[in-house]
Amino acid sequence: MRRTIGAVGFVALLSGIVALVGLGFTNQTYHSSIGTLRATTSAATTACGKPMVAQQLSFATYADSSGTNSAGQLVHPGGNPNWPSYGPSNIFSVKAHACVTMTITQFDSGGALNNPYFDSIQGTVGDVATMVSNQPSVSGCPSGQSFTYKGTYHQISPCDVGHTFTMRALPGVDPGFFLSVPLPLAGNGNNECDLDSCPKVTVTFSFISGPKGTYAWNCEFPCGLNVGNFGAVMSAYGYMSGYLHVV
Ligand SMILES: [Cu+2]
Repeated sequence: MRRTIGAVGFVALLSGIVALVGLGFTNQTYHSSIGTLRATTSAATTACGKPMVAQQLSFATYADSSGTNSAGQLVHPGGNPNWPSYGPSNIFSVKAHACVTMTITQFDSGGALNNPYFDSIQGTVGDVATMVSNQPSVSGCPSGQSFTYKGTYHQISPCDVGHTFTMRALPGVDPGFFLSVPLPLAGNGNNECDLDSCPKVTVTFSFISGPKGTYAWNCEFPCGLNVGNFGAVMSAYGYMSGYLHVV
């Protein structure tokens, strides 16, 4: 009997340790202060050139993940002032098989990709995005060269990337789905700020959401340190990565 109790106690102790470790990981999980950003649905019955539900989502990429944005929302809870971040949430929700239009305001500077594969748009309607507004920016290489992207674009210079919004489905959800949009850098890198009055580029694009499930997105511009600049902010969940829930 004592041996049975001992075995049960051992299993209970092990379960407790596993639960505590699990809790530790959970506590490290980033939780946006505004929770999941849900796409709004417009009255349009035709979108993406087809009769389908039209949804809209707007968010931003900030040069400084500490503090608040122009709307007074925390960019990132406990954000690191030396790290950029998507915000004010990194968890999005859209309807399945809908035409989703994303508008991203990009405040950060940038530089060169380590692989030009990500300088082209893939997976949007027409494989293009449209520049809604921007200001003259200074290229990451050759440095000092001023440029302004205008209108609809498929590709930017691999030197002019602020961040990318790149997304695929979790295994088993929608194997063919892939979306990647390079966002040009804003300003000249010396005057980084996150308010509406700051240098910024605003980009919009549409894609057709896949079946229900969880999709993961991240940035493919190496905006961190170490590990080929894919360490630090690039390795910390919640700054340059997140999820899209298709419901
Ligand atoms: Cu990035």
